[in-house]
Amino acid sequence: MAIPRLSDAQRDALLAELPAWTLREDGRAIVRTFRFADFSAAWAFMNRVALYAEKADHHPEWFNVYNRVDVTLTTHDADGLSARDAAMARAMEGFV
Ligand code: HBI
Repeated sequence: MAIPRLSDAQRDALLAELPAWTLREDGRAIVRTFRFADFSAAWAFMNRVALYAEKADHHPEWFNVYNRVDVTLTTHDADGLSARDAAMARAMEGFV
């Protein structure tokens, strides 16, 4: 499915809106590390994100160890960043 990529201006505006997120070196993804009180809190966050992901049909790449969740957002169907990544990053900010 062809999903439009964000323009450079849209990408820059997103990064300005979400200062905790950074652009991956290749410019095709945004990344953020979340830290929680313990594993249980990290898992609760991941559960909320998982429910969102299924509804949105858009899924994060992530790595969890104990209280840390490293997240990468990119849209495989766009081969880069799309509005779906922006929406998911905003949703994640609402889950912390
Ligand atoms: N998640 N991050 C991400 N990127 C996608 O392109 C994507 C997805 N979840 C489901 C999905 N695409 C579906 O549209 C199918 O392509 C599997």
